[in-house]
Amino acid sequence: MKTTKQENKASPPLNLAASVALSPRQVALRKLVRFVTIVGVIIAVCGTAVTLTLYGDRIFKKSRQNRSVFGKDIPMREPKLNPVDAPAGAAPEGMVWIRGGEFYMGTDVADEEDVPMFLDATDLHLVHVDGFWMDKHEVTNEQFAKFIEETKYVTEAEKQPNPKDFPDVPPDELKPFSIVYKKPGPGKYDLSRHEGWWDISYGASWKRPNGPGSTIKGIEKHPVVHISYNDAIAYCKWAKKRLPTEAEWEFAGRGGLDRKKFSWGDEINPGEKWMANTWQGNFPLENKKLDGFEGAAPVMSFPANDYGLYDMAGNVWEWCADWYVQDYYSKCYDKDLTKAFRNPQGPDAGFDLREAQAAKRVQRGGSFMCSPNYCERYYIGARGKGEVTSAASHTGFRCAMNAK
Ligand SMILES: [Ca+2]
Ligand SMILES: [Ca+2]
Repeated sequence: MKTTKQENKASPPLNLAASVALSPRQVALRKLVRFVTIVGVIIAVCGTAVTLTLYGDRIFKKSRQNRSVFGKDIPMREPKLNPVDAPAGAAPEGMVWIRGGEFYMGTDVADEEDVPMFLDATDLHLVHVDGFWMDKHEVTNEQFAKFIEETKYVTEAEKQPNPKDFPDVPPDELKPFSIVYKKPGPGKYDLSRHEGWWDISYGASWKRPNGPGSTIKGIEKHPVVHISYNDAIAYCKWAKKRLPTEAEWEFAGRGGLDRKKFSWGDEINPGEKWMANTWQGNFPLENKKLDGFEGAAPVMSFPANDYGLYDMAGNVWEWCADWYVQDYYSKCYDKDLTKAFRNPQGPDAGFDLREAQAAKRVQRGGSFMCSPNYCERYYIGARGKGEVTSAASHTGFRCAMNAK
């Protein structure tokens, strides 16, 4: 037995032998390594959980079929388009039949920081519009000249300004004017203040688009500009047409594409082809003219969308019938979010938080002055606005018409 005990002492279990073999310093080091490992695992697990909670949507990209609409996470369904068939009879000259149907209106496109680019155009919401006729291109100088010739209408840019609208200007200094882009000097502008690149041009109007001395001769096929909302309404009445509602305009502009960034898809210039007349370069200092045009282009210079409509993005801004209210999209819909809102007509009055004194109507599509570093409202879901009597060298319109 004694021998056995000695043998047992001489042959201890391996792990015990290892333990016995370690010095106190080595044991302490092993414990430290084990502690650090356990703490590291706990931190990694907790960190992953927190990261997924906070940024899961960005990491895995939220499903297009399940979006937040007015704070509710609801399933999105495929929009339903009306039959393509146009009403019987010949199409009105220069117009195309827009089939109508359901579509997701607005845009929730976000920047690199995941901040919505166009707050007044969020959230996406389901809208239905009935079929209607739409001008295939913006109203041109040639078309507007015919209206003026027949009606002798005087546009607002050609009228003496109302002193009530300009209380700070001496009445004898008030003269007809419009505003024209003028390149500012470096450092002479602030992107948050548009006065920096607009010049008050006395005498600028639809027939003198760049101010005194300019003419529409030779640019008859360019879109007419310096058009106020009231001017556009006057033309529409003469032409027995009307302005499109904002919903009609966006439905037409999307050309049947569902939830795309642009009227042609999701790429700004697919295959390096420019699809709209916008501004390339550092606005407002440098216009690289990569799309071939510095200012407005002749209508139909760029490809039509799938509904056969030209320049829905860019070239000139286009007036819509609706009053502008920044948060209209979040207030105008039935609480049953599975139903499409039918033929929205806009709010009852305009209100812009930034200029509470100015009643504004909606404009859409952006213009040749929209660039990636400023504006970007050539995105098909983006919105613009303008005071109803104001005009500028980048603002025009096109008309719509009901089915007869
Ligand atoms: Ca351009
Ligand atoms: Ca346009």
